[in-house]
Amino acid sequence: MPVDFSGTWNLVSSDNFESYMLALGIDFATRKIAKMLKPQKVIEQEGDSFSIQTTSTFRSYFVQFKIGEEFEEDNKGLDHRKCKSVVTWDNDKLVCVQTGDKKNRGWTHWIEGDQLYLELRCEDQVCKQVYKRA
Ligand code: VLZ
Repeated sequence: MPVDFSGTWNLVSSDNFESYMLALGIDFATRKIAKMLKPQKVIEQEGDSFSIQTTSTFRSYFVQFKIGEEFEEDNKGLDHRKCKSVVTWDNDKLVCVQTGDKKNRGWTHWIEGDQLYLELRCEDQVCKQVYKRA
């Protein structure tokens, strides 16, 4: 059975998010607010088509993609830096490479048990988040 990321997921832990935001050039005031947030992700997966809606009380972010198809990502509400993104499978992990001004930018999602994991990368910073099914 292929892995299915579909569902509603609530943040339970976040490690090094502030340094990740700093690497993205997010300003001090925004970082102070953002690090307190407990975002929720709603993921829809249909074949190789995905949408990921990240919602919080402060900012929200929506992205839609097909596996292997490069798309322009605007990162609106985040750092607003455009990049070319592509998501591929690495076994059962979803790996996104975000090519643009920032080196080594991207993220990886995977599932273990009933937890969703997310690693966010930018330059030399890695943020690790864990989400639980709502
Ligand atoms: O997630 O790239 O699931 O886009 C956090 C909103 C959204 C909180 C972070 C406000 C998006 C932050 C992380 C203000 C600076 C992300 C991908 C993987 C899908």
